[in-house]
Formats: sequence, C-alpha cells, structure tokens
Amino acid sequence: MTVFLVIIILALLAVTGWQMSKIFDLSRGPGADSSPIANDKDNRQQAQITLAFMVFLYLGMAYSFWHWSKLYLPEAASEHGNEIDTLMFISIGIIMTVQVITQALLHWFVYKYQGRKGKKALFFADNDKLEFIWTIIPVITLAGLIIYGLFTWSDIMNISEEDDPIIIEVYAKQFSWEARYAGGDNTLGEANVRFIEGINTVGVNENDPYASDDKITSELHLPVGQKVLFKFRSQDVLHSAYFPHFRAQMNVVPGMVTQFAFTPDITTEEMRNSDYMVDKVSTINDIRKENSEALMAKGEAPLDSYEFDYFLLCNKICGEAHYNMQMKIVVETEEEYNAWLSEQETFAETMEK
Ligand SMILES: [Cu+2]
Repeated sequence: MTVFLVIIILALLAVTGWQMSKIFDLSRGPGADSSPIANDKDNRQQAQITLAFMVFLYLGMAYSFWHWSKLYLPEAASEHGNEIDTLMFISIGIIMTVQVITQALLHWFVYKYQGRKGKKALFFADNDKLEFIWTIIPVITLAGLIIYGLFTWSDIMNISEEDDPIIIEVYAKQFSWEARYAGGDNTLGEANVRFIEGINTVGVNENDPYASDDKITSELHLPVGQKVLFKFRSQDVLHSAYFPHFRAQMNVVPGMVTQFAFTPDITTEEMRNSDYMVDKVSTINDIRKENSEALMAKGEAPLDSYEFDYFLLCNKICGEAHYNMQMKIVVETEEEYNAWLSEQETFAETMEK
C-alpha cells in the first residue's frame, strides 16, 4: 500500500514539473526563442549530455564492481560448481566486453554527428557485407555459448548408476525443510501427502518395508567427496531448493519428485578456515559487536557472534515467511557423517512412540 502511494506521489510530482516547465516557457515572453525546432545550440547541448551520460554509465559500472564484488559467493564447494562458475565467468566476460565497446561507439557517434545547420546525412540504403558481418558474429558467439551451456548442463544433470549416490529426500513445506535419509538399504520408502498424520510429518507409508529404516532429520549432513542424489518433494506450493555454496538449485513441485545430484568437496570446517570466510566472518562480527553495544545500552540482550554454516534456502517466493525458510547443511568427513547418522532415530522408532 505504501509503495503504491509513493508511486502515485512520484507520478503527480512528474506531472507538476512538466506543467510548471510549460508555464515557465509561456512566461518568457515574445522575445525568447520559442521555436519547437532544435537549433545548433540545442543540438550541441544534447550531444554533450549524451557524452556525460556515457561517463556516468562507465563510472557507475566501475563503482558497482568495486563496491559490490565483495558480495560474490565464496569458491564453489561442490565438484560441478567450478564448471558453473566458469560458464558464468565466460558469459559475463563476453557480455561486458561487447557492452563496453558498443556503449562507447553509440555515445561517441551521437556526439560526433550531432545536427548542424547545412549538414545533410548521407543516404545509405544497405550493404550486404556489413549485414553479413554483424549477423554472423553474434550467431557464432551465441551458438558457442548455448552449446557450451548445454554440455555443462547435461554433464551436471546426468547421474550415472555407477556413481552409486547416497539418496536423500528433501521435503519442503511452508515454511521449513525436512530431510529423509534412505537408511541402510539406500532406498526411500514410499511417501505421499495422504499419509501425513500426527508425527508422520512428511507422509511416509508405514506399511512400506523400505520405509522403516528411513531417518527424518531437520539438518542436512553430507559426507565430503561422495555423490548425493537429492529427491525433492513439496507438501503445498512451489518451492525452490537453493544451495548457493554448491551452485545447485532445483524447483520443488507439489505432486512430483524432482532431483539434483552433486558431490560436496569442501567441508564446513575447511570453508570456515578459508581466508575469504575468516575475513567475512570477522567483518560480520565487528558489525554485530557494534550493534550489541547499542542494544545493551538500551538494556536489551546482545547478539550472538556469527559462525559460518552452509545452508539450503528456498528461492521461490512461496508465502509470507518465505525468507525464513532455510536448513543448515554440514559437510563433514565420512566418520563424522556416519556417527551423526547412527544417532538419528529411524522412522519405525519414531512411529513406535
Ligand atoms: Cu518456499
């Protein structure tokens, strides 16, 4: 509502400004140049504004890179992540180069060939050679990018049986995630929303023999260096499972199972100790310390100090608490993973209670 009001006020202000400029023109009297046709002075002014706009664009671009590049994600923590990053880097590199050159040409030509009295534009109908050049270069570049992207995509999405991945179900609902480990048989029991009842929160079929050893958890633990196949289900609306640090994302659609596999290759501990993360965490904690002092001065509790963890986020705006829909991910050694998993209760044990 507030946004709507602000838009209306801005629109009204624009109309007011426009009307005032008309009144201003009328009040200048008969002596002033009131012709609607642009003269040399107008043209020069417009050409200079165009050049100034180009400078503004380049400065804005340089500032954005300098100021926001620290917000980039850390290095990819999965095996395929580097492929995605390279694809992204090459695409952005090409786009940036073309953009910088064409902006300069566009603005410079507007300036150089500004309107002048007595100057006439050359009539130039077409040139087959030029048309050919500016068609074939984008065709080759785009085809190259698309084919490269397709190969990367199929490389990441094709899961071979030989990899023998660990199977984990990721279950989404407004507004939380749950994970279901397939247990000793590495086969998930049947599940459906119709089976949801009481503590059976993800709807596992109690009568399915594969289901009894499944383990339902509120944290995702993954062993480093092992391929994990995630099977996604949603209870209610469209969600999107987003693993930013692992460069993975998959829509979670009610009524169907979607999947994505990746191999985590940096443990939580290693990521915490990386230069990038040590630096980032200390910056966050400095800010928290300052804010805590302000809070304590008001007699409120101070903030906890921050420690890095991987997390799974929802990347579809799925409702009012969407922003809060996240699950902690721990990447650890195989021994730690096995120790953690053996402590988790099986589905059969949960249902006995
Ligand atoms: Cu969601």
